[in-house]
Amino acid sequence: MGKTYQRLLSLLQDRRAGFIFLIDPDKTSVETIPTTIHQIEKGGSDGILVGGSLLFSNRFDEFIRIVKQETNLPVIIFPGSSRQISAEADAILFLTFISSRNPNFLIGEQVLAAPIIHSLELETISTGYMHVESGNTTTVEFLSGSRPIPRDKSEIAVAHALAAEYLGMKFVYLEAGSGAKYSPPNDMIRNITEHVNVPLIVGGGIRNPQEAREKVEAGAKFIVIGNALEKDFRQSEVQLFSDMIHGS
Ligand code: 1GP
Repeated sequence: MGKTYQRLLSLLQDRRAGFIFLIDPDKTSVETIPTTIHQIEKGGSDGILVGGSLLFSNRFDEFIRIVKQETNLPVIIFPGSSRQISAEADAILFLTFISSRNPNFLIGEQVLAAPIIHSLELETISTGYMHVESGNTTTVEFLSGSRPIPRDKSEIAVAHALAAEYLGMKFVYLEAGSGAKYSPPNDMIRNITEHVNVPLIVGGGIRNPQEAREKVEAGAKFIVIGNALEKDFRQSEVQLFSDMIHGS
């Protein structure tokens, strides 16, 4: 079992859920990484995801190296494509876009990425990624040409999550998309976690600590926060998210 995967699972032994911060290389300058990362770590985050559906930055490797220099938290790539790979990270979420029907995101990008990951000896964490309708067209929806799961069709989400589990994936990621108008519905999270044993990661459009807590109470095991903290970067705010997610 991979070291980073093991570390993520062991987090769940002493808290009800993990709090993951998503840092987007296009929205954070290399110069501000140290301050951002220190506040995130002091505020109680459990890990850092790096990546984005669309990346303008050509300093991905350097960006991750600097993030790693500043923290002992696990730094994990959340790739938008096979071009987002770096040996500097602790691991990469090896995503399959299970709710898409676009073969490029179901197997094409993975085949392009696999030999590079192999040569870098980067840890992979197999993750079934599914996208729920969120009130606006998100970047991931537009770029992948994938129809999101309707918000009132929990059973469709459950069927996808079960398929991910039976395919042997280690996590399921229920995504509304970065900056989504509405975060993934609580009843959908509840329905998935009642049927599926693999830990559920939930992210996209979660705007405040109370909303994060509701996702955890519905059964989410990891909460991903990006935009909400990028816009309001006080350590006290990070701490509030942390308290609500961890359950203190
Ligand atoms: C996006 O789930 C993440 O892939 C986080 O979304 O930036 O809206 O918090 P936000």
